[in-house]
Amino acid sequence: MNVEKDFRFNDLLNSEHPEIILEKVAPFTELMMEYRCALMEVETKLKVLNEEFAAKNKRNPVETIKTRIKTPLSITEKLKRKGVDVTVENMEKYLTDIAGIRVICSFQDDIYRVAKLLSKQDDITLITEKDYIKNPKPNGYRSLHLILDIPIFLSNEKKHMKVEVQFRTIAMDFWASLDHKLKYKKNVKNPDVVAQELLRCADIITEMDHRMQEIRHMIEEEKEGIVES
Ligand code: 0O2
Repeated sequence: MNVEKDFRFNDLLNSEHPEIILEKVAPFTELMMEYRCALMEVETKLKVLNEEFAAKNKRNPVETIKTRIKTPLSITEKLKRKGVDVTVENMEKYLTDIAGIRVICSFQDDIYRVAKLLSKQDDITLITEKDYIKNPKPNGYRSLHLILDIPIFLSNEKKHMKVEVQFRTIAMDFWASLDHKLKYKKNVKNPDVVAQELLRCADIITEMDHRMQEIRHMIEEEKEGIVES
């Protein structure tokens, strides 16, 4: 627990007018609630697609789904990087990844299948697609990123929210997790060698993903009657 941060927060609430502070915080907490609702909507849609696919094809294309709301610190830093004021209005206007969902698929072709089925649903609008699988980042990062617009139904309004969906295979996720951890390691002695090694690992992982997919195709050919729609 960060005692200093807690102390400051309590200090504010114990100040003469805590209601003023809470009033200022209210629009932010409300917006975060709305993003959580949007995540629930997208997660449910993915689970429905997974259930149906599993019933028809006897396997799950989606291994895991992870959701997260960007932390206030990360939101603030990103808005500052974009050179705009840190306001609740600008959070909605300039950020598309406050609500994030990571979908870990078994195989690469599952990624494209599930992404297509999700984004073509009639209450969803695909805003942008960044395909870092077909066009990996120079460091070897692979993932399919979609920014979706999805409505949430509140008591008095229907509100459109943006959600970032990242699709990866298990292998791509394994690589990205390690890469993420290493990014926070300070004083790495030979960063160039580490970067080269990571790139090499990314290539090995890609090769492995392709082979695993081929093995699945070989197995499926032998199983008559299991046909993917
Ligand atoms: P976190 O903690 O995951 O939220 P934009 O969002 O479009 O203004 P940006 O940030 O360049 O611009 O978008 P990009 O590169 O399409 O996607 C950013 C997110 O993808 C990152 O979020 C990571 O989750 C992931 N990502 C992108 N590149 C890498 C990479 O090289 N390694 C790893 N491990 N993940 C990557 P955040 O905001 O950085 O963090």
